[in-house]
Amino acid sequence: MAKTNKTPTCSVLQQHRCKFKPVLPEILKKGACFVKTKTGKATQSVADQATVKKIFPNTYGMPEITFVKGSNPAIGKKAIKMAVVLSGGQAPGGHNVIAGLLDGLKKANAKNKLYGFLGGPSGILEAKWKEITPKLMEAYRNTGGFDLIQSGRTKIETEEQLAQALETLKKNKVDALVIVGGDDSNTNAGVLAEYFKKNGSNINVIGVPKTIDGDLKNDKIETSFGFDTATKIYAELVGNICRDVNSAQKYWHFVRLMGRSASHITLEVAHKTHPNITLVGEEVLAKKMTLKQIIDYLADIIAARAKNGKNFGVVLVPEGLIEFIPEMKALIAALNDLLADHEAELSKMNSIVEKKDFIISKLPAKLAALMKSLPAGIASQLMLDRDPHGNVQVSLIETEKLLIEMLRTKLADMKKAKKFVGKFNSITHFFGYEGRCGAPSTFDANYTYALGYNAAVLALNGCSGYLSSVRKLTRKPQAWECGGVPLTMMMNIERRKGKEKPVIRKALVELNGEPFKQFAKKRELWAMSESYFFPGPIQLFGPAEVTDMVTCTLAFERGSKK
Ligand code: FBP
Repeated sequence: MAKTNKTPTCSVLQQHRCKFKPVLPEILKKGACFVKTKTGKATQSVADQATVKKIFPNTYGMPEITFVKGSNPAIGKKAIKMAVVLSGGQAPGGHNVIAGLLDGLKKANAKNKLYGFLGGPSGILEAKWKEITPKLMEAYRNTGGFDLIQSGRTKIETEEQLAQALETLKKNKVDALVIVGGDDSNTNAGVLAEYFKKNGSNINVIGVPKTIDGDLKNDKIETSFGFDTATKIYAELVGNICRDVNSAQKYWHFVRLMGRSASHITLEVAHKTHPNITLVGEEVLAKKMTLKQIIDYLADIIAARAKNGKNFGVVLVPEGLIEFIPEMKALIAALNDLLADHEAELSKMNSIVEKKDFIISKLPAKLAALMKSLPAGIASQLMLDRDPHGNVQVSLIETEKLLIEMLRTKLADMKKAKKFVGKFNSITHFFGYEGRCGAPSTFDANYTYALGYNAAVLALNGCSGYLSSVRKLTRKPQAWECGGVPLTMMMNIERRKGKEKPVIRKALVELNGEPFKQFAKKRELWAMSESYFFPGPIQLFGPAEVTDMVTCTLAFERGSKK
């Protein structure tokens, strides 16, 4: 190897990956000056139409937008100032969204400028930002992470915060704001778009669908970015565990996988690796399963494998499982309301035991009994602070440990009754943060760049209150279709922090959808055999069959996989 005195500033892989040029959809290639907007029919929210319309009088019912070829020279005549903010959890490809925005803006007019608010939405309130110049962008192209401008979970919600946001943007002569986030952050984008219009401002707000959880999707948004890369990373790790399990043949590995609410990540990883048991939260809810029934289901498979001399296996547990178990869901909903209603009293209490006793005293008898029956650690974890959007921080609840603790008791009872003949040695894992900042797969690198570029074109066309939409994703990127979907179209009313709020509806795993149906066909075989698949690491170089592979979820949903 040739010697050099220069200290490299990044890894060799990064140096090569920086040179990767994302493939743009054909329609965007020549830039915004060669794109025309085609508007569809007026839209409706997915539910609660009258209420959503009342809350969003200025942005409700806007048409869908599709980009078609055409000449639009006016776009290049006026120089604009755009700002971008990354909101919520990290997802691979965030930097390429920014690169797409920057390139889309500069292609239309070299004088257009892009600024990044620092640390998430709080950066808007505190007016903390930096200019994203082409030079600064270079080192971040095709990299994972959000470190160029960081992220945060602050919600811009109160009248004062909304006014503050508008003031910051006006004062700094910002023409358009792009919010890169999940369902909650994009709901916030919709709220800002409405507020700006209501107050006579022309600042356009565009959202970009981000979340590794894969639950911000619908007919027009085929997937959120980051899901592809994160599930590939988790699948590599789970595949490695499957191989270890089959080599050592002495442990049951319980792997909890991120995905705050929906079980898409777990289901996708199951398709990629074929573990022995996969719990799907949405099925648990549909079957109204109790915690006890889940334990019985797991114990039966463990005992059946033990009968065949197999005291080992792999179990996938979705992070959000706990909220799908009806009795736990009821408990969490009651806790959410009580924690919000008694915030002031609770803040004066010092110990978690004191807080727990206080809350238990306020719960209805059945839920109080359930709370008391839970292992102390889990009960305390359920009481942790909610995030600014009112969500339980499920990534901090060790559901896999709860299952193992209950299984030990169950299997000991079965042993006494001679219904379990084996051993049960378990190991736990939680894979979440490991996947959120990985180098984006080729799919995510292309998709995020296109989403960013497309968002710039939407804003340059004066659209506001839209989510950047790039679709037909199982085709080659050149053939992807581009446009915008009104944010209000995806909303319904849900209970948050004890109040009814308009929010973008989360896409949960559909039990009559192809990804679940295909899994259900195979799970019995996977339970009793060692049909493990080993997907290996993400390939950034090599045959297109491996580098450009889309998720099984997307392929099943969009019909390119049987
Ligand atoms: P987003 O919905 O903001 O994309 O975040 C998703 C997620 O990664 C969840 O899977 C996880 O439960 C949560 O973030 C963890 O949040 P935090 O980063 O605040 O610990």
